Amino acid sequence: MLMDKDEFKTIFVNNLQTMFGKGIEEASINNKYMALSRVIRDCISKNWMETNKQYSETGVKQVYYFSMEFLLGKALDMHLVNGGVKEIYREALEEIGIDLEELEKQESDPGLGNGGLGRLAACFMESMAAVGIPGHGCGIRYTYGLFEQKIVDHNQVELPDNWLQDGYAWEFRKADKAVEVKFGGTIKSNQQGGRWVFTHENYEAVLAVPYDVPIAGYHNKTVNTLRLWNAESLHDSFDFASFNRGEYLEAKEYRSSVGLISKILYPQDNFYEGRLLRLKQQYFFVSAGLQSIIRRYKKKHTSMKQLSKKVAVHINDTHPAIAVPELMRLLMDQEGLSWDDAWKITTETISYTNHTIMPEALETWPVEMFKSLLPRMYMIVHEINERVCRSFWDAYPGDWERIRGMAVIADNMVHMARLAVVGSHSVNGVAQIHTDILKEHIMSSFHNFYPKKFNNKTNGITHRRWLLKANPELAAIITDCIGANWITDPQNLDEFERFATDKVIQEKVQKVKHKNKKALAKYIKEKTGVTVDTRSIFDVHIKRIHSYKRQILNIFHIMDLYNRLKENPSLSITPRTFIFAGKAAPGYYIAKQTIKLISVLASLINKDKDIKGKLKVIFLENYSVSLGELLFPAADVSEQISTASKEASGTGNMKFMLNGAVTIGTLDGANVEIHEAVGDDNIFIFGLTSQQVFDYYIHGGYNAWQLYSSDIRLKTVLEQLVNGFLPYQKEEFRPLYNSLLADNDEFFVLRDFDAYAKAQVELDKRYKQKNKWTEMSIHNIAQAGIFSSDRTICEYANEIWHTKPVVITKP
Ligand code: CGF
Repeated sequence: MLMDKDEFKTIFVNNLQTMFGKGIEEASINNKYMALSRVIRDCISKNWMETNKQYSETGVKQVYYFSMEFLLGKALDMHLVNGGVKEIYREALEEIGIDLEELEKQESDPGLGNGGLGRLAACFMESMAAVGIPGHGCGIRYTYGLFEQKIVDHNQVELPDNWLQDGYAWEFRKADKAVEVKFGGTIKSNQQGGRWVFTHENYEAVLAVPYDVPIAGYHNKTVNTLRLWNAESLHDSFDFASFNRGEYLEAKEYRSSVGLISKILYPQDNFYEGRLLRLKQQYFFVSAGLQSIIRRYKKKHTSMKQLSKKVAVHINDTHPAIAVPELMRLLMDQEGLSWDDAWKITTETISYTNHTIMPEALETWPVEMFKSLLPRMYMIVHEINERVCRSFWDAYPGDWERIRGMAVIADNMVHMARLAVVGSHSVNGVAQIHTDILKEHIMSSFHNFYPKKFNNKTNGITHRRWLLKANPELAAIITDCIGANWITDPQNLDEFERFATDKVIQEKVQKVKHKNKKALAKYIKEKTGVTVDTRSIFDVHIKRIHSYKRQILNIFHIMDLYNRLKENPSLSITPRTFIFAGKAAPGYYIAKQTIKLISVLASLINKDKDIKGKLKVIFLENYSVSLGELLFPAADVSEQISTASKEASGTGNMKFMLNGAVTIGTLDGANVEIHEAVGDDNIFIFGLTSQQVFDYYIHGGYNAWQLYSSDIRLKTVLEQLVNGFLPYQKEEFRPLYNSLLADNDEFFVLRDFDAYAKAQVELDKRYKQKNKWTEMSIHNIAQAGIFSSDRTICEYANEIWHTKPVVITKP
């Protein structure tokens, strides 16, 4: 990065002239943002070229992280922080009358992901570059990211997220590196010189064009690559031949169907919808990615047999599981390897992460659909299935039921998770409890057959984005106390523990929290018109809206508090601001109802003078990475209240603790490890354990009606959903009511209500002791180091990918 202020100014002004033909006075804010991005891009580019050169010269093993989602967040500020130039550039810009923050607002937030899974991929990219692991991403350059959420008349409305509208400053189109991906058609096979040759005929070809995004490390020279593939027509932009033949309309149709592949991100999280276009997207980016990896590998190597020594391909959930047959195809059909050699290389190269046990998220494709879209893939999957079933049979002779539950093709469906397990050398869960559930329940047969494949890699988050960048003043306090080592070695954060009872530091931490709360309160006022009390507890529940995440449990507690305050306005509670944000999948009715309920409730409570401002409820629209950067630093309480066993890990829980919020949560996902890290005194744990949940599911015995009849608080709030208490149509929330009573409350909201309410009372009591609370808060910050994605990524590198960090030296 340029460290000299004057040099920076000269280049910046020069960029304005060469890019837009304008001087500072005439240039728009967006022009200035683009010119600043160009300064940074140019600096990064030098290191980027050097990184690639050194990777190639040293022949170090490369990791490719395949993911359908990369939820990146804004890049400009992160580059300034990572490059250590933020203050210099801020001052330099100020001297020429430009406000850096205004420029930062120009950047759009690329929403190329739904939630945890996509954000995890982005954190991993950042950590790999920071730690120096030669790791690259491979995904899709969606024209439209996750929809923009608006709340209109209490309803979620989805608007297209046209994030590329003004161009994306950080991408580099590499047209010369495009590859072809083939769909449909037929496969002809014939024997040539003693081996089978497969030819693909009458297929539809699509051009996959990569757009590379540089991912720079922190204070180092590593710049890795995130390669996002764009689908384009193979035809010229205007096909004269077809125009002359009168077929131009057809060609136009072809182009639009091709364009569709990378047009939209499917807006579902933890839910699978078997759409043909989705399968097309999966094969499109996987085939393109693998082709480009092999092309690069072949520049340096003549034999494919060393592939797994030089390349690791990681698949983020089952979405890229088609990598297994596609790598087999490339190795056999293109490189001429035998089945056995290709299988050995494929399984040694590929590793897989499972992110959920929710049955509705498990991908399976109807055989007919799979076969007609991807005929060669089907042939290979069929053969894989035959072979693995034979080995299962040898291990479990006669146990048809078990083998049916492990077969890659069963009941006329292709099972992608099973394909991923058999075709990889490592299968990991994302938190200890999740991995245990995989091993003991969901994938127990596979675990029994391949015990060594299964391992745990607890998720992590990048503390540089979520603390250093999002909460710079807290970061500065920490650095003053323990030095700056924690930025590169996050485990060192535990040295901050010593300051937990230090009154001076406590006061500083409190001041920063209050300042962050004020900033959030200002945003809330601007967006919703509601004034919130910054001395109240900021209780924050932000994540996708999903029944298993139990926003409803939180809402019932709020309704009960409200009822009690109405009965007794002088009830002694610490004023609370309940803040929600999150998107519901457009077709997920109950989730959309949940948003509506929060919004309706907010309008009722926020204007009720009787309760003397003791409660406020806020729903913030359009939750995104950027909004998260405002919310996490301002939170006092982190709501992590999913039904135990359902949340594989969660990563928001880690962002909250890193910013000093205290968790109220169930023993689910990574909450279990957070609890272990901070100890009983610094977290509020309540509710059923995952074992108890499993027991209910297996042995029955849960009766929601009984709880409804025996707990007056529950009876009241449930009736309030349907008796006209809420200022909306009486029947509006009937489906929600029915899901909890008629359908016997699948996620045990009523069962956990009492325990949750008690934990909230305890929390309220503790918050009243200001210094005690801050002490808890500091414990949380100090123990957050193990939840850094630097730790996670090093575990992947050592135990799965078998690759090492590389120090990129000066050119
Ligand atoms: O992956 C999730 C998230 N919803 O994206 N799952 N998927 N699929 C899990 O539900 C989270 O618990 C997990 O933290 C995240 C990343 O592993």
